[in-house]
This record gives sequence, structure tokens and C-alpha cells, in this order.
Amino acid sequence: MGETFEPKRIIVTGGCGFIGSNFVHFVVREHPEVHVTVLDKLTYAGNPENIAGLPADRVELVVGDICDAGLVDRLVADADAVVHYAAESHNDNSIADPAPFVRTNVTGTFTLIEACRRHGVRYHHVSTDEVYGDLALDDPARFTEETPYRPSSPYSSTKAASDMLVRAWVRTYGLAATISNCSNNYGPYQHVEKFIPRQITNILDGGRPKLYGDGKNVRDWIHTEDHSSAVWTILTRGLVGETYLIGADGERSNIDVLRAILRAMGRPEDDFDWVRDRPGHDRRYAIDSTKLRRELGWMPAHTDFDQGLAATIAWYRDHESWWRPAKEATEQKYAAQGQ
Ligand code: NAD
Ligand code: TDX
Repeated sequence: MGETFEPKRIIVTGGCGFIGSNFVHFVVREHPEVHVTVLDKLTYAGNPENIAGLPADRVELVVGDICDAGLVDRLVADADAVVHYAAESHNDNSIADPAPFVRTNVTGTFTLIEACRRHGVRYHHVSTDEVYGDLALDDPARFTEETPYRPSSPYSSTKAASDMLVRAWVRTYGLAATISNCSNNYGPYQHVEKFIPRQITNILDGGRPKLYGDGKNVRDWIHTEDHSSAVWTILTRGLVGETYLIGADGERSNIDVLRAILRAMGRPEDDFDWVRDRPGHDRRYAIDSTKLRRELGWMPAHTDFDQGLAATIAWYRDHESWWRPAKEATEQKYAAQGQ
């Protein structure tokens, strides 16, 4: 299937975060004709090491805020596409302090789409399945592009708000935009605040994993490499104005994932602590990605979860210098919340 849009100069916001940096590596590796400008504020979640070593003539890092309208306008004027990953991304943080979520996720998106509108630049909006709220454990349904929005947390409500802005800009101003809503990502370079890296690094640190509530909540896991290939597919072959759900049929309960980590790391399966549940904790997410597969021919490549998990555990074991600086402060924050 050919590409219908062939960008040459793209801006990747949040390109020093977990998923954005994976996409930058993906583009540099797979598409040598494309130049990438990373716009990243380097918050606690952004780390320039995530894109270190890439060729300087292919990747430029601009340290700045997506809410800085002047800076965004100057960069967008010189690009032919924006792929927007930058966000405050962690639910627990959003419950403790929602203000940065409203600012970055809503005002930041507004600033970017206004610049894209002014300069006629293509825009891809990276969002989450959490905008659809949650499903019951025994519900056979999965989320589709038609599922009504019903976000639960400050994080997911700000992501939902940003999706709505993009849809309105498409309809009212003819913004050339696509939207993707992806399920839970895992893989290397994920911040230690998130479920899988937190548990792996707790074990590596001689501590115990921490499971919220009854552990039966279900997440639909996808390897971040598959998220990157899907976003590229949508950017270059997706129809303007369309939304595509991204998922790899990876539903698993948290307790099953945790036991798989414990087994893979040679620990007894009950060697963890039950901790306070997340307020408003979504029960289950599940993605039906038929539209993306049928209409754009995308397929996930990393579908063996146990293999992906083993490689992720090995990566954290081999990259302590990457995660160590963030570990103590993250655990202090959790301890203060009883988690
Ligand atoms: P992350 O927290 O690891 O990275 C976010 C990046 O954005 C960081 O580099 C940070 O410095 C940057 N950033 C934050 N505020 C900024 C601002 N105001 N200006 C410029 N840069 C700023 O997040 P992630 O897990 O890589 O998620 C990336 C995107 O993917 C988000 O939009 C998130 O909603 C979406 N998403 C994530 C998942 C997941 O499982 N993690 C799933 C679906 C969708
Ligand atoms: O220590 C923990 N123990 C635990 O049981 C942590 C950190 C989490 N959990 C549970 C909560 C969730 O049910 O594990 C599940 C996954 O938690 P997170 O890693 O915080 O992810 P989630 O809240 O599902 O959101 C993620 O996927 C969708 C990303 O952080 C979002 O950015 C994305 O939009």
C-alpha cells in the first residue's frame, strides 16, 4: 500500500518521552528522507538521553513548551507535519495535581493546532483509549471508533478535551488532522512511575511490587514499537478527519502481568504488596483495531507478550543508570499517597 502523504520535515512533540522517543528512532531508522525536530520541555518525564546518538543532521532537539505560541509558530512555519505526543501522561499524578494536565494537554494542543491551521500544516494527534472510560470485566465489548467518550480521570478528561478540539478544528477550519487512540504501551525507556517499569525496578532494587485494589483491572498491552509503526501508517496513509484505534489484542489483568514479571525474575508469585486502590480506577480497557488493520493494512509485529516482557526486564536490568535517578523521588511520591 503506497503512502499518500510524504512528509519531509516533521515536528515530534514530546520526543524525549517514552513513546515519542521510540517514534523518533523509528523514523530515523525507517525513513532516511525525513528530518525530525523534537519539541520537548524536558519535564520530569522527558530525558534527552532517550534520543542521544542519533545523527545531528536528521534530528534536532528544541527544548521548549508546546504552550509557547511564538516558539510553536516559528517551528510549525518550517515544517510539513506535526506529530503530537507531548503530554502530562500519568493518571496518579493527575489525581494528585490536575493543573499541569489541563495546561499541557488542553492549552498545549490548542496552541499546536492553531499554528497548524495558520500554516496549513498536517497534524497527527496521539491520544489514548482512556477517553472511552472503562468496560466491565465480563463485557464482551471492546472500544471502537464509535464508542462514546466517557473519561474518568483528570488525565483522561484532558486527553478527551484535546481530541474534541482537534475534531472541531477539522470540521470548522478544515485542519488536515488525523487522531489515534492507543492502548497501554510497554517497552524500554518507560518512566518508572508506570506499572510495568515500577514493578521491575522495585524487584531490581530489592523491594516488593505494589498492586492496586484487587489486581483484577484489565489493560490491553501493546509494544511501543507497534504503536510507532501504527502512527507512521496513519500519518502517511490515514484519511484526514479520521480517528483510528491502535491495539494489539493484548488484554491482561494486572495481577497476571505482575505474576509474569515475578516468575520471569525468579521470585515467588505472591512476593508483592497490595496497596490502596487508585480513586476512580478504570476497570478494563480493550481495543478493537479492525479499522486500522482493514483500511490501512497495519499489523502489530510484537505480539508475544512474554517475550516482550522478558526483553523489557532485561533492558531495565542493563540500564540502571537510566532509571536510577528517577526512582527514589517516584517512590517517595507513591509512599505519600499510600501506594
Ligand atoms: P511521557 O510522560 O513518557 O512523555 C511525555 C513527554 O512530553 C516528555 O518528554 C515531556 O518532557 C514532554 N512534555 C510534557 N509537557 C510538555 C510541554 N508542556 N511542552 C513540551 N513537552 C512537554 O509520556 P508517554 O507515555 O510517552 O505518552 C506520550 C503520548 O502518548 C501522550 O500523549 C499520551 O497521552 C499518549 N499515550 C500513552 C500511552 C501509554 O501507554 N503510555 C497510551 C496511549 C497514548
Ligand atoms: O504501582 C502500580 N500498581 C498498579 O496496580 C501502578 C503504577 C499501577 N497499577 C495499576 C493501575 C492500572 O490498572 O496498573 C495499571 C496500569 O497503570 P499505569 O501504568 O499507571 O497505566 P494506566 O493508568 O492504565 O495508563 C496508561 O495507559 C494509557 C498510560 O499511563 C497513559 O498515558 C495511557 O494513556
